[in-house]
Amino acid sequence: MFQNVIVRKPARSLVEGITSAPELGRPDYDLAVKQHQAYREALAACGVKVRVLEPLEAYPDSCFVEDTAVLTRHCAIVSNPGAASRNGEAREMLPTLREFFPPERIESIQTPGTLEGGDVMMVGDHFYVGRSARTNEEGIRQFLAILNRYGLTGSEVPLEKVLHLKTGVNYIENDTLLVSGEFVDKPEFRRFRKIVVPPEEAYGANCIWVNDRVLVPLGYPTVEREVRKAGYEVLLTDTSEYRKLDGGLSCLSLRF
Ligand code: CIR
Repeated sequence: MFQNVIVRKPARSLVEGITSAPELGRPDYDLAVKQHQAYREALAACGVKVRVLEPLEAYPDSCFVEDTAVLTRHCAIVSNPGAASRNGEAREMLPTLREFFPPERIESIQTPGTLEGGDVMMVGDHFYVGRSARTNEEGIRQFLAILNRYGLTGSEVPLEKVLHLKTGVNYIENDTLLVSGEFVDKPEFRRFRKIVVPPEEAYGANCIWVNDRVLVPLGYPTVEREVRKAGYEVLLTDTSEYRKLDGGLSCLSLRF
């Protein structure tokens, strides 16, 4: 169960955020603000305390707080984002992490290692970490060493196409994964019950489990139906403006 989530309101500079899909257009800031508000309400409805941070104009992508840290039952691991324009976001998260974790339980990934939280998927006490354009071999080496010191384990998953690991695979507890594209057949995930997301709904693979409810992005009917069929209560959340920057439901919060 999660007790807390951390989110950061979108900055006006959001419209300058990194995107691999400029053809979708720039996000509408006012709509993004409304969607963020609704996202926070959906989280609160799942019984977690929502810590809301103020926007950081210097960092257009800073509402995607998931990338700044990995929060485990035993420690916080501050990331070292591989995207140059986002690197300083990890440092900005530190004062907030100190509210929740004692100093000796706050670890960090050091240069030349890079790691973004979107590449880390927690399955109980095991953490899958994607090797991507943002998370490198040295970052993964440091990350796994930190986990092991706390009695946790991790393993690397090579990515071929997607931005982050959780762009294409997400764990919704009860041995169940949502998988799309390159993750449908990966041997690493053989043991799981899988909900296969069709290519035209690939963005919808990024759902989040929060205390037995699952937040599903609005507009992905197959995903919504299959998650309901798997026995979950679904909360639909519109993330259209964040999608324009490759951001999904998981990217917008740290859950712990
Ligand atoms: C970026 O490219 O870094 C942002 N525009 C999107 C980050 C998405 N975060 C995530 O998947 N955890």
